[in-house]
Amino acid sequence: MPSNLLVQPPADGVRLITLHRPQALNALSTELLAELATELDAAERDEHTRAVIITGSRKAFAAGADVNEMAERDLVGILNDPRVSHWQRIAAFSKPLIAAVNGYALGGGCELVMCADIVIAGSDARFGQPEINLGIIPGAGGTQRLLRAVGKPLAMQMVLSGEAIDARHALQAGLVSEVTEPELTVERALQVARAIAAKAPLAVRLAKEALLKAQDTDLATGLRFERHAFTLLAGTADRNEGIRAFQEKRPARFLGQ
Ligand code: DAK
Repeated sequence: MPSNLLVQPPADGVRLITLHRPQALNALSTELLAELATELDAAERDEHTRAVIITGSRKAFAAGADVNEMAERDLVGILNDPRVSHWQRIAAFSKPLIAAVNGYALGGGCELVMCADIVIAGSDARFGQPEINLGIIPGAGGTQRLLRAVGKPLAMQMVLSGEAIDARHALQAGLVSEVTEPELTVERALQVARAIAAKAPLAVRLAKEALLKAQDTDLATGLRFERHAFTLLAGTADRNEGIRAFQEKRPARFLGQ
């Protein structure tokens, strides 16, 4: 049983994971990251899980890496840092991942948000990369993913000054997909997740992969991937079901085949 997470069993295809280290504003200790990576691995294997939501508390999604733990690591410890592989496993999750964010999403917390595919933010959310205040730089994608998400000037401002931005600014900059009232953040994420969970799983998976290609490759490679994925889906039973359901004016029943 994880001790830093609350995990709800999948309902309607959606698994809800709540970061739960209230005494440290959900700071991402090595143990918490290991538990999160393990939960996502389990969700990856579970055919009943079609989408995952990660959330935190009203005060903090996550206030970054655990600074006290960082204080204990020397150079050798950093070179052999187990957190690197935890982060890689989290970032490699292939099913839809939604972050429902209230309060602080700082440092590793903001980087965790950027590992998600969809970000629903409460209007009280704050996003920042304050590592520079500690004499370091982001270590889990905060320079690379942030620049791709919000562009160079704002990424530079956030990473070099350590200043956080609010939810409205994050929405305008493209860091989040939607802003809600803080008390509705998880509910809205659940709505979106359930909608995704009801779609054809193979199409959802390939859609995610194709969209990520747009970030990671040149246009020609991305278009080639899209064409191949599109063709592949033409051979699925779910495509036939989707089209038949449309013609018969009834909801589709997708089986992931
Ligand atoms: N680590 C440990 N404890 C933390 C924490 C953190 N990041 N953030 C907050 N806490 C603890 C506080 O120490 C305090 O504990 P007590 O004193 O009550 O025992 C408790 O949570 C409540 O926090 P505050 O009293 O500070 O609450 P406030 O409302 O006054 O302030 C705050 C909230 C979020 C503005 C403030 O707590 C704060 O500035 N927190 C630290 C933010 C920060 O610097 N985060 C770390 C950035 S560095 C890597 C990958 C990623 C990373 C590193 C390596 N690899 C793959 C190798 C990431 C690095 C980072 O994230």
